[in-house]
Amino acid sequence: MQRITLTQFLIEQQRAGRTTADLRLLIEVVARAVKAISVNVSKGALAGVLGEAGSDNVQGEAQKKLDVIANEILIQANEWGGHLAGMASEEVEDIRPIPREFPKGGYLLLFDPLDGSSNIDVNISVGTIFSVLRCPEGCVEPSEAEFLQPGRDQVAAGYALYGPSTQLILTVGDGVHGFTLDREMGSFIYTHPFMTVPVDTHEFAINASNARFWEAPVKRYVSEMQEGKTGPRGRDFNMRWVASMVADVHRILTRGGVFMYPIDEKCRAQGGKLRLMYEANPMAMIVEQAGGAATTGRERILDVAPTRLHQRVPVILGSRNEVERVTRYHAED
Ligand code: AFP
Repeated sequence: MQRITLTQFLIEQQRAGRTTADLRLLIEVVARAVKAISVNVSKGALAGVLGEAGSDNVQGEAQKKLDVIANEILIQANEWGGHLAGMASEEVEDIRPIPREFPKGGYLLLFDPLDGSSNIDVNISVGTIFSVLRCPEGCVEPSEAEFLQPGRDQVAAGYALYGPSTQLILTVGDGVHGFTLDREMGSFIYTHPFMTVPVDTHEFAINASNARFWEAPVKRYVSEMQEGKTGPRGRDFNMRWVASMVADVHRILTRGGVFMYPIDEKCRAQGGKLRLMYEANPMAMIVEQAGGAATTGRERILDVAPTRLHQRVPVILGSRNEVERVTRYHAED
C-alpha cells in the first residue's frame, strides 16, 4: 500500500488551490512542533517533565511543566519561518508578536499547547489544539483586536492527540483528514481521509458532577437519555468523559457522540468553561467540516463574535441530530 505523508498531502492541497504555500509551511511547522511535544509527553516520568511548574497561567490554573514546555516548543518553531504575523497561546496573557529580526507573514496562529494537562500525571491522553486566521489586509503588527475574528473566518484548524498513537487531525476547509505519526520514520502518514461524524449517536459526554448546576434544557436533555429505553427517547445511551477535550472530540469524530460543557451556575460568571479562541472555535470548525454541528446551546459557535482573547463559551458539539435537539430544548425553554 502506498503511504501518503502529510507533506505530500499538503502539496496536493496547494496544487488544488485549497492552501497557499505559507499555509502549507505553517501546518508543516505545527506538525514538527507536535512531534517534539509528543516525544516529551511520551517520556513522562523518565524526562522529569511531570508535575506542576510552580506557576499559574493566564486562566489562573496551575501550569504543568509540560504545559510550559509545549508552549515554548510551539512558539520557537513558529516565530522565525516568515509565515506568521503573530501568535496567541492559551497559556499566555497577551498576544505573542513575531520578533523584529524575523520576516512576517499573513497568518495568525492561536493554540492551546497542551489541553487536558491535568490528565498528564495519570498517563491519560492529552492534546494540542490550533486555529489559523488571516491577518487583516495591510496589518503588519497585529494587536489583540486583529485576533478577535469569529470562528467562521478560520482558514485552518486542527489538533494533535497524544494517545496510544499520536494523531494529527486537520481541516483547511475541505473536510477533515487524519494522520498517524510513524515514530520510526518521524513522519505523519495519511490514515483517516474525510472523517465524518455520524448524524445520530447513542453516546454522550458531559461532566455529570456539575448536574446540580446545569440549566433546565441540559437537565431535560441528559435525564431523557438516562431514562433509556423506557423514557421518551425509547433507547439506551452510553456515557463517556475523559476530561481531555481532544480525546473526547476524537472519539466523536471516530464513532459519533455529543460533547457538552454547557453554561452552568458554577461557570456562569466566566461565560463558560472552555476557551472560544483556543478550544471551541477550532473544534467547531473540525466538527462542522466532518458533518457535525457545534453550538453554545443558543447560537452556532462559529458565529460568536469574540470580545476577548481568553473568552470562554458554553460548548455543545458532535452528532448533528443530537446537537440540534439540545439546542432546540434551549430555544423552547
Ligand atoms: P485542563 O487543560 O486544565 O486539564 O482542562 C481541560 C479542559 O479544558 C478540557 O480539555 C476538558 O474537556 C475540560 O477542561 C474538563 O473539565 P472538567 O475537569 O471540569 O471536567
